[in-house]
Amino acid sequence: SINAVIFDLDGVIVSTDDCHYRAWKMMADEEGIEFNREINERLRGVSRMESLAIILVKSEKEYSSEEQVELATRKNNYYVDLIKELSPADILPGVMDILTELKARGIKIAIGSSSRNSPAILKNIGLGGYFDAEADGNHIQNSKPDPEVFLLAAERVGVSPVECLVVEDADAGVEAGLAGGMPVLGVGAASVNPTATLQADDLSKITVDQML
Ligand code: B16
Ligand code: MG
Repeated sequence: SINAVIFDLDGVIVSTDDCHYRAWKMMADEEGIEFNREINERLRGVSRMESLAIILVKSEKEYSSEEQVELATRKNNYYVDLIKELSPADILPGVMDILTELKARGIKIAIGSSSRNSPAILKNIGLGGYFDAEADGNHIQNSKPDPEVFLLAAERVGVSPVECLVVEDADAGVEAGLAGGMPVLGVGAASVNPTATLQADDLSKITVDQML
C-alpha cells in the first residue's frame, strides 16, 4: 500500500518553466549562444550545471570551469528575481485538492526536487512548511535520474520506498523514481512516458483513490 506521496516541485506543484526559460535566455543572449524553447524542454528536471552543459553544446566558445560557474550563477540571479513574482495563484490545477485529501487520510506528503531554489519557491506559493518533509538540490550529490533525492525524501518521512508514490513531470524524474523502487505517476510532459506506472495530464485529472 502507498503510505507517502513524494512530489517533484517544478512542473508538478508549480510551473516555473517560463522563469527558467527567460533566465537562461537572458544569459544566452548576452553570450551570443543560440537558445530556444525546444532546448529549454531538455532541461526539465535536470540540475543547474547539467542544464548549462546542454546549453553550451550550441556555443562556439569554450568556457573554463570558473566561467561556467559564472554563467550558471548569472542565470540563477535572473531566475531568483523572476520567481519572486510567483504566488499561490501559480499552483497548478488539482494540486491543493490532492494535497488536502492526502493529509486528511494520514498519507505523508514530501517534496523531491532537483532545485536549489525549492525552499524559496515553496514560500512564495504559500506552501513553506506545508509538507511533512522536503528533499531538494541542496541536500543531494547526484541529481535525477539518480534516485537519491527521492530516497532521501522517503527516509525523511519514515516510509519505505516501495510504499511511496512519486509524482513527476520529467522523464529523468520518472527514471529516478523507478530506479528507487517506487511507483511513479507521470504528469505534464511525463504523462506520455510509457514507463510511468500511472499517467495523468495533470493532478486535476486523477483522484486520490486512483493514486493509491
Ligand atoms: P535550480 P524539479 C528542476 O526542478 C527543474 O525542473 C530544472 O529545470 C532545473 O534545472 C533544476 O530543478 C535545478 O534548478 O537551478 O533552481 O537549482 O523539476 O526537480 O523540481
Ligand atoms: Mg519537474
